[in-house]
This record gives sequence, structure tokens and C-alpha cells, in this order.
Amino acid sequence: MTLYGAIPFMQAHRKDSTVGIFWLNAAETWIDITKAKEAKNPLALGIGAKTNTHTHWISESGILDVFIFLGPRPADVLQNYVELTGYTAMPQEFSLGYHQCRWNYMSDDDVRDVDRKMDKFAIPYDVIWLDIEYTDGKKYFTWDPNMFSDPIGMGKQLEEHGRNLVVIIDPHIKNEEGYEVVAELKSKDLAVKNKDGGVFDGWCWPGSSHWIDAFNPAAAQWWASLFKYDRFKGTMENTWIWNDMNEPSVFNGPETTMPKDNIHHGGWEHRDVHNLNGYTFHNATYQALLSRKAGELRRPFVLTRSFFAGSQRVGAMWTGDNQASWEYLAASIPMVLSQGISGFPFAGADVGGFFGNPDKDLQARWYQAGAFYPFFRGHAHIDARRREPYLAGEPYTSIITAALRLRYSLLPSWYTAFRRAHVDGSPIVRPLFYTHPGEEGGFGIDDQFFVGDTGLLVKPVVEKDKDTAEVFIPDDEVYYDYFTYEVVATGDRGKTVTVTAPLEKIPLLMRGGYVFPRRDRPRRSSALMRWDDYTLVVAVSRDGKTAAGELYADDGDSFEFEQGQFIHRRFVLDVAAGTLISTDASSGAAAKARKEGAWLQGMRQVVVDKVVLVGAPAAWAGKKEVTVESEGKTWTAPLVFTAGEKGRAGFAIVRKLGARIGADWKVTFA
Ligand code: NBV
Repeated sequence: MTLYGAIPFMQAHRKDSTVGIFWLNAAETWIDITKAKEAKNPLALGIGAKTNTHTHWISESGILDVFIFLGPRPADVLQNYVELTGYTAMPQEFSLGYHQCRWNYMSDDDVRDVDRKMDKFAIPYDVIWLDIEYTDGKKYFTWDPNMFSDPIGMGKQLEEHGRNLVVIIDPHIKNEEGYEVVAELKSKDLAVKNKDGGVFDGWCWPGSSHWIDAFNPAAAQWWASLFKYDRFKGTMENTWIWNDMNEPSVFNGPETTMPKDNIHHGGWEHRDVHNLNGYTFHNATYQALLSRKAGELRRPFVLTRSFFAGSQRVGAMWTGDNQASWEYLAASIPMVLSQGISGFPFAGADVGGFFGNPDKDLQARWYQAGAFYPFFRGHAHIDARRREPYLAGEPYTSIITAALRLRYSLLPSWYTAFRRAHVDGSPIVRPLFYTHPGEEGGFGIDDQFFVGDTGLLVKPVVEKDKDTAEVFIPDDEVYYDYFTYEVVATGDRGKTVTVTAPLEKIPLLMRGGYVFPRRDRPRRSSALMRWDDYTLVVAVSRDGKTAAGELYADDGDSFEFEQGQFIHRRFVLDVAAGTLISTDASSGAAAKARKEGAWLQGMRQVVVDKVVLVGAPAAWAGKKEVTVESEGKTWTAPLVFTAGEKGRAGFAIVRKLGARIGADWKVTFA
């Protein structure tokens, strides 16, 4: 079906074998997938027949290149595909926090008020969003003079707590006398043309509009000029952009898009490049944010609705206009997982549902699921009731706040997963066929997933009145409940276990054998967590011997990581040796050439404060301290051991560990 975006990449998987096909064609494309039983001998009456899957690809027009990827693993197929189409951009770190959106916050006072209330209720968030109503009559790059008379004052209040603002900019430019942007678009001849060579005129939010032709390099260059701080007045360093309607959406066009015989730069008919259009606009906005001010080198944040293969290089996407219903909550998970295995993992769905009003159980469950979308934004239609988390009332506000805090505490793990996606294309959230390509029982499962390389396994509750979750266990490792340390599975490959999940609980398991980083101090925004100490959670493997994991961190904002301005650690627990060690995992020329800049200097103060070892060996009972060795010094840190009981694993907590996160260190438990 025609949708907002297209990634014409398909994978076929069976036990231990994956192949991929990438149909590089930018026209509107359909794929029929049929499964049929077929026997070699038509007279065999179905005896010995095998089920075959046929795919039939239909593109309207255009040029075609076909790429075939041979696995054998899904990871191999994906790595090759991403090497071809591009890696996920390293995101602004704040963009992994929570985004508060609605159509619309009505005024700059409204924004300030929501911001204050989030603080009052101690609800963390990083970004507040403005939809189309902030503009003066849907003229982008302007502000409604009455309702948004003080955008800079608003931006500054947000800045005080390290928060950001995203404003929407759509590709349709209002055709109105005296509107400078449309005058330039026309005089510079940068708009999409109709079939007769005139400027295409269509109907969208502003009424009669023209569309920037971002296929034209000159148009992209002009577009960049519009975002300069002194041109787009009212924006500042913490303003970022949302691109909507870039399919493009044209209200009076065929199938609500552009006539296929419209003409783009270079003489291309719209029909030939329809599926690529959204990407060109998104890319132009990304490039524009790179050049807002001379000398400012910061990673842009641009959310797009329309996308194509390769869009991962320039931003994030969301799944568009969903509904406030349990069915849409459920559907969001396979949609987000599909993005992950298609090279564009920075994805999320509107939390709470766009159309309609979620009941409070649905809203709470949606926040719990959204806390595990790579892109985490609450959004609502203009006709929907207000639903900022503090309005939900108890127990809902606390349940939602807990989900948000969980997201924030795990930000170091999310960021590490983004780094992986950036270097090798690994999905950020991963379905079971991807993580366990040999475990057939997991192939059809698209409602539970792992987060990066953390071993965290999530199964969001997506049904009303459900207070358990059935989790499929894909291997024989031990799985601990994230919150209680209960051993939920061990040696249970291929089985489904039931996890209790009352409304306040997210079914979340830790797979044995992994170490993952957290920051446990609750804060109001990710920026305020910048210099916070770390917690390492160590989930000991089923054989009681090991666990390993990684942390990647950088300044979360600039491109200095490309010059080695980052920390990349590998943590390994060796129970026989009685040690947990941290070593440098950075590689590549940039890491070698690293010069310590301001961020790395700041990180000198940041330590590993706490280590939680789940499944700690019983032999450690009675231990009261550990020895820490780092940077030529040796000291001790207190350890508290709690024996396992009633199905709960034993665990040990080391506090005030005090070793620098960026340094090599060794903790000895013996
Ligand atoms: O700009 C208004 C909406 C926006 O809130 C939504 O997220 C987009 O997907 N936009 C679509 C325009 C049309 C909504 C019916």
C-alpha cells in the first residue's frame, strides 16, 4: 500500500540462512508476496510439495538496479545493505530522551507552562514540539505574532534546563503576496513544475501552495539560507526541525500526492522519483542545519515522515498518523522492528496515538512501550484532549513517570546501541530471527525484542486488562526479571514463560552473560545527566562464569567523536578469576590520534559509582568489600551480598567504586 516512506529491501530467512534483495527504484512500487505449495512433479498430487514464497515487484517507471545480498546471517545481509545505503547518523544525545509534542501548543506561554509543570511533577523530558499552528498563517519560517510573540524568551526558558524545541517546517510554500519565501522560490525558479513547465500550484494547509524542488542542488542551497539564525528569527541553538507532508502530501492531487507528470530538476517526471522525494527534502533540511552559523559544527536533528533507503544518514522517522487504540499500539512494534532491520533504526510511533483519546491504561502501556522505541515522542491530534503525563492523575502519572525514568536511566545503553548502528548498521531494537537466526520458534515473533547488545529483552503489553506477558525464550541462557532479579528462565530454549505484568510493570528481562551501563540519578533532562556517574549492571551467565558488555559515550552534540573525542569501554566479568575489568574498546585511526578536548577533560571527573551483579556466585556471601585497581592506585569499595531465595537470583551491589569511566580498571572480588 502507498504509505509515507519506502525502503525497497526484502529479506528471506530460514534456519541459518538469510538472503536479501534491494530493488533500487525510486518510483511508486508495490510488492505482492504469495506463498504456495508446489511439487516438482505436477502429477504428484501435492505429495512431496514444498511451500515456496514468490515475490512480484511492480514499479511504475524509472531506472532499476537490483542488489542481492547473501547472508548467511541476517546481520551479514544488513551490514552489506547498510554499507551500500549508508549508516545511521550519530544522533544528538538529547534526541534519545523523551519528546513532548501535540498539535498544537497554542502559544509561547503554553509551552512555558508545560515546561514548568513537567518540572513540578519531576517528569523528565528533553524536547517540546511545535506543530503548524505556531506559524503566521501556515507560512513557514514565520511565527504567529499574537500567540508566539516571544519565541526567544520561550527558547531561553527551555535552555535553562538543557531542553530543546522542535518546530515543524513542511515543503509546501504558501502562495501569498508579500511572503518573502514564496517570492524567492518563484524568482529563483526553484519550485516543482507542472507538466506544462509552469510552477506547480496545489492545495495544502496554507491553501494555494508551491513545492520546493529539493532535487535541485540550487534549491537545497537556497533552503539552507532560510535556516540561518538571523534569517529564521526566533530560532536559537536549541531549535531543531520536523519535516512533515514530504511524500509529498497534496490535498487536491491524485492519491493526495503530486500529479505524476509534474517535472523535477533535470527533467525527471515526478512518477520516476516519487518515492525519493521525501528524502531529498529531509536531506536538504539536514544540510541546512549544518550551516546555520559559520563555525557551528553540531549534529542536526530532523524528524521526517517520508523516507527512502538511505534516509538513516540524515535523521529520524516516525510512523505517522496512528490511532489511540490497542491495535495501533500493538502494530507499532513490528513497524519499529522493521525499520531496524531495514537500515533505518531511529524510529518510533506517536505515543498515546495521534487520532482519538487513549484511555488511561492505554496511555500508560503506550509510554511503557514507547520507552523502548529508539525515537520516543508523545503526540496528539489537534482535536484530541490534552494528555501531558502530569494530567493523567494517579496512579497513571507515576506509572508514566517510572517508564520515562527507566528510559533515562538506560540512556547510556541506548546511546551505545546507536553507536553500533552508526558503525555497522546493527538494529537498535532487534527481533528474534535477527538475534537468534537458528531458533525457528522465534521467526514469527514480532512483539518482543532485544535492545542493542545489552541482553535486555522486552515484551511490551499491548492488550487491554492484560497483567501477564508470555515471553518466548530463544536460547538456554538464564533470564532474570529486570526489576526483581527473579530467574524467569534458565535452560528453556524454545519455551514460552509467563511474566507477571500488572499495569505498573514492563515485562523486561536481562539475559545472562551481559553487562550494560546506566545512569541512575533521576534528572529533568538528558543534558543535566551529562556529568553523572555510571552504574554497571552485570547479569552473570547461566554457567556462573562470565558476563561482558560495552559503553560508548561522547559529547552527544558535535562531530568531535570523528577525531577520537569519545570513550569506548569493554567490561568483562571473569568469575573464576574473581575480576571485573574495564579495557579500552576504541579502535580506528581517530581513536589513536585522539587529543583530549573539553568533553574528555570533563569526563575525567566521571566515575563508575555502582556495580550491580545479578546472579552473583553464592561463594561471595560474606564478602564485605572489593579491591579496585586503576591508574596505579589500589583501594577498596563496599560490597553488599544478598543471597538468592524463592526463585530470585543472588545479587551483589558494589557502591562508591570510584574508578574513572574513561580509565582502565580492575575490580577483584576474591
Ligand atoms: O501538522 C499536522 C499533522 C501532524 O500533527 C501529524 O503528526 C502529521 O503526521 N500533520 C500530519 C498534518 C495532517 C494531519 C491530519
